[in-house]
Amino acid sequence: MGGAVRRVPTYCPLCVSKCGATAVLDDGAFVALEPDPSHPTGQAVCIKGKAAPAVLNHSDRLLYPVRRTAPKGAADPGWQRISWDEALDTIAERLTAAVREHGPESVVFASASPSTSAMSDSIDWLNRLRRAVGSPNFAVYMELCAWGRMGAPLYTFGAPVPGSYMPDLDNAGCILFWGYNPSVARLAHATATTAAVRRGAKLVVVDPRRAGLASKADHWLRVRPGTDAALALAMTHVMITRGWYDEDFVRRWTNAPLLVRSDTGRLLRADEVFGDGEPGGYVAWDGRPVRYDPSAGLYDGEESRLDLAGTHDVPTVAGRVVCRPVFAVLAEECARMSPEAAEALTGVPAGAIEACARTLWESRPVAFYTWSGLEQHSNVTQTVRAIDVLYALTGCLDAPGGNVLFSAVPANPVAPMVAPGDRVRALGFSDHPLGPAQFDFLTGSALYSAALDGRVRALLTFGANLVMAHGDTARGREALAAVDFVAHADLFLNPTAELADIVLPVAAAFEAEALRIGFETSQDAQSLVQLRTPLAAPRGEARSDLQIIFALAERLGGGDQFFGGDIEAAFRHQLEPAGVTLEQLRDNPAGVRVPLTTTYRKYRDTGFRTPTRKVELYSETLGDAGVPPLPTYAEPATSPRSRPDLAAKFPLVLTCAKSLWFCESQHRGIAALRKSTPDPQVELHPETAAARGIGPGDWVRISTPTGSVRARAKFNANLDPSVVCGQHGWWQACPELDLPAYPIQGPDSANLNLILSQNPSDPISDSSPLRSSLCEITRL
Ligand SMILES: Nc1nc2c(c(=O)[nH]1)N[C@H]1C(S)=C(S)[C@@H](COP(=O)(O)OP(=O)(O)OC[C@H]3O[C@@H](n4cnc5c(=O)[nH]c(N)nc54)[C@H](O)[C@@H]3O)O[C@H]1N2
Ligand SMILES: Nc1nc2c(c(=O)[nH]1)N[C@H]1C(S)=C(S)[C@@H](COP(=O)(O)OP(=O)(O)OC[C@H]3O[C@@H](n4cnc5c(=O)[nH]c(N)nc54)[C@H](O)[C@@H]3O)O[C@H]1N2
Ligand code: SF4
Ligand SMILES: [Mo]
Repeated sequence: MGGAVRRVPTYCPLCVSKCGATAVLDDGAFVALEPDPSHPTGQAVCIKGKAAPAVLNHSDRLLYPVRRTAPKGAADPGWQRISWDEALDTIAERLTAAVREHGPESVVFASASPSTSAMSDSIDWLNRLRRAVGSPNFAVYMELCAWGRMGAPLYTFGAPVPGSYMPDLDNAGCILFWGYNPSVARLAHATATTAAVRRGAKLVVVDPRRAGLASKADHWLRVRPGTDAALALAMTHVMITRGWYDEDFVRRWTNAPLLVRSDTGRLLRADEVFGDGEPGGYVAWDGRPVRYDPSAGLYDGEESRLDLAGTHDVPTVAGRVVCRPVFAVLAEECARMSPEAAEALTGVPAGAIEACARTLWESRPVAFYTWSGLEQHSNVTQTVRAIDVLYALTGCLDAPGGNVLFSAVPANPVAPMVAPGDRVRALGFSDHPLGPAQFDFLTGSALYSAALDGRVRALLTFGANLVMAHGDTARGREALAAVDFVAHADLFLNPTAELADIVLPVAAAFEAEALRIGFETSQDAQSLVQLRTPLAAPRGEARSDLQIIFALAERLGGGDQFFGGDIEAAFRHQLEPAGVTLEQLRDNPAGVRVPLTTTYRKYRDTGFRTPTRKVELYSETLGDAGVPPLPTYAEPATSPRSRPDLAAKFPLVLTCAKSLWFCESQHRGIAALRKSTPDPQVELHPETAAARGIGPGDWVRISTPTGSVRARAKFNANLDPSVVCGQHGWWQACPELDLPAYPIQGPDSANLNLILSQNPSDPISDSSPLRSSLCEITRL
């Protein structure tokens, strides 16, 4: 450093953590990012955040809009530089033509995940643009990254728990991380958890690997990948039989007392019993049938006396019907999964299951988070249901130290949620009507199918590396090549951009201004509003995602919803209800706090947004769709137990995890990051390696029934010897370190998703089974 050093308060948007930070500028040049402990998410910044200046300055950055001149499939696309006007006009014309000629459902919008890129700055505006165009298709990895946190919990809680109801780590007595490793994935959660453990909170981690905080945990449950539901059901069984559940909450706030008909498996309806033609009510039991009116959330009797057990011969207008309360049916279902039965399936000792259930009960309040370890499985919806029911029994939802919907700074929404209603539905909706498609989210598998049969005519992607992020890479490339027109906006020419007709250069995060209202992880964090100042001019002709989105909106006739292209006016509109002005934010780059108070147990006023207005231990919605209404264990579709035929040749269970050094398929070109992990890795147990003549660091081949890729062996003695863990996202070269690129297909490929499949997927959400498949590892 030579010149004048300036420090600018900011935050890092490169991943979900949004770490509060201080940028260091030397003679005007952005050179470093440091933690800002005064910021609610600023206890630490990770190595990727520290490398942010290197991302900005990388020699492979895209600098100009380009268009393809050679046909798709040609070895060289023949990129030709074009002007922004030509690029934007062409995109607008092609999207408009696709809508006109093939309907709005032929147009797909896609985005890099806001958890792994600065698309978090602009994704809501992209979504608004999608809706202005009328497209029902937003491909943003809902089924791989968010269904378990956001979508599946709707069937239990009617709300995204833990996606929006965040763990109140500052006040938790016990923290449960299930398939989630915040030490890698969300630093702000990791530092808050370490502080909680220091003050005495218990920690439970369920993970096949002893990664991150698992080494500090009171219980680390080494589950076989994809068998998590068995573990949750067994814990629930222990809690019910020991009486370790919040009986008052269960009786008043879940649908535990409602009677289930033994003949049809449906909930008994009030008009079936009382014959008074009043539709919509349910029935509980207190020595006699008691009416429950969900619209008022009220029982026609004393709630505290409602039966949770027993079998009742209920008089109905059509004769007597044998019924049991939901809770009794749940207890019976869970009793089929004793800790011993779960041990045989999951590999977790029965004693550890019992001990863990005791900790959850005795160390309440419990706060939990689940993530990728659960998302990418053929049984994610049932697994999440099982964990949500377990969590409901603790009674900690929206209680201090539990999972709390923290108050948010009032703001005008950018892209309000649309009611399902009568409108064009996302592609794939008819196959998975209860999955992401009902909310306009397009799954990868539905995208590929529709593209291959000519139903997708135009695709606009902001940063998503679709062909590497989804399983079945080969099918993905064919699918994208079959789309008439693809435009891609990115910082780098990733393998998905290579299939585009037009590629737009995007400004890096720290080259663009962005508004953030709330930092999610605590009430304090939620109260902070911050405007991120640009620290450098965009390279070349790069423009920010927001500029591109607003410019396209003008051309697509949606300009009035985009403030005539004026981004500042849009920010002002968002901020209006907050009582914070842009000027205040510009004067205070560290952000402005809006005082907020947390209200707990809001369900006492509103009930839950489910058909019964209660937490649905029993989901008739799922039952009516032909899936079990109670959480049920389903063996992963491709496992040693479900496919012994394949297991003979592919005896190892293959899962995967994120890397500390890279975000998804990014950052392999950054020397400061690549030097820590120069090559793709696969973790395996030393005995597993020894049996195959593999030494640490040896190049190996990972083979699945679909194909094989390369990686280096990394020993991990904490793994079950039958489980191995790979990494996805390897394609980019690092010339500075003389480290190679990897082709995304072919014998030299290291692309894990080339050999992982999108199917068989979860029947509700269409989530791909990327975290439980079968493989063999051999020395190269
Ligand atoms: N450094 C870094 N941070 C990131 C990202 C990144 O790529 N790099 N990506 C961002 C994104 S998009 C996301 S979605 C989040 C994800 O954040 P996480 O969900 O925490 O990410 P992972 O490390 O992939 O998965 C968490 C854990 O699940 C375990 N696991 C694997 N299979 C199973 C299983 O069957 N059951 C259970 N219980 N656990 C299993 C893995 O061993 C791993 O330790 O991170 C975000 N942050
Ligand atoms: N096997 C396996 N597959 C997985 C996963 C896994 O754990 N295992 N994880 C899944 C998950 S959880 C997710 S979220 C997806 C992630 O998939 P993606 O969200 O597609 O993430 P990346 O693969 O990192 O690609 C992101 C692209 O966006 C670009 N980019 C970065 N920042 C910006 C920006 O601010 N604006 C624009 N326009 N572009 C930007 C990057 O240069 C890069 O090309 O992958 C999924 N695939
Ligand atoms: S964890 Fe790292 S990449 Fe993610 S926001 Fe924090 S500093 Fe940035
Ligand atoms: Mo993700």
